[in-house]
Amino acid sequence: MFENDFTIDQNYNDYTSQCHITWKRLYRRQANILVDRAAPEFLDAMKDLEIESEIIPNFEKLSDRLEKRTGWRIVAVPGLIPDDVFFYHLSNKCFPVTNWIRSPEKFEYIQEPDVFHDIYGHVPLLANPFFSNFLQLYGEKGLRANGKENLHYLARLYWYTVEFGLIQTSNGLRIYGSGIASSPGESVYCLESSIPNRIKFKLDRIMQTNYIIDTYQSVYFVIDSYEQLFNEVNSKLSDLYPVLKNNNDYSPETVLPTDKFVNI
Ligand code: HBI
Ligand code: FE
Repeated sequence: MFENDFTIDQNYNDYTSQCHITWKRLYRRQANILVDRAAPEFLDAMKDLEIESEIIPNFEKLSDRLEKRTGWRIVAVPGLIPDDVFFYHLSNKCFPVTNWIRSPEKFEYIQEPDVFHDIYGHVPLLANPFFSNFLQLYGEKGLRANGKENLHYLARLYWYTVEFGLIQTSNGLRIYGSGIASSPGESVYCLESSIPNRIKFKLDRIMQTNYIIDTYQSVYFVIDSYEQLFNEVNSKLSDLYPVLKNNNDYSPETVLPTDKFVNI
């Protein structure tokens, strides 16, 4: 299907002790913050998959543990890869993970995902059957998105769920989005700040709402379950493209009379 699927070797032996120290510092800081903030499935999987806290995980060994649970594996890539290749890997239950880690100078923020964002943020929920089935379906839908104009709708769906999604639990709102789960500041802000809107998940609403990168979100969308993600995308996504094309986009700050707000 692709002459180049952008996968590379992890080159584990190229990591310096500084790389592993950066991993350990990032892991420890985030693990403390996510107690009572991350979704239970996220925290359980962090333990269940035995994701190392002191050193950067070995992708092959972690994949062997992950594969036993949901059939997913992780593949090393050099960074962001083209959309169609990304969708292709997801449709094959392979999650592309960047193999480099941020430098100590960039400890606080990086523009592109590094191995900490991808492993710590994304891998735990790949062990959840419902979420990982949604992600595989997302990849399949992406491959069939026929044409560039639909890709930005899919990018918004990915952004407001996989990267910045919240889930309602019996103990209150919890984080499942990787962009939040790998960010110390946004992990607190998304659940406690009075600034952002928190709106119940609605597929067409999300696909019509654009987003701004490298700032905290002005809006978070809240699901009731991971099954909801799969069912909504499976039953509604394809029919929405022609409808959305005729509507103009919402900004992240937009509030609609049809929005169902979620209180913190
Ligand atoms: N590539 N490695 C990598 N990781 C991503 O999260 C990623 C990507 N390419 C495209 C992409 N994400 C987004 O455009 C998704 O919305 C498809
Ligand atoms: Fe990500």
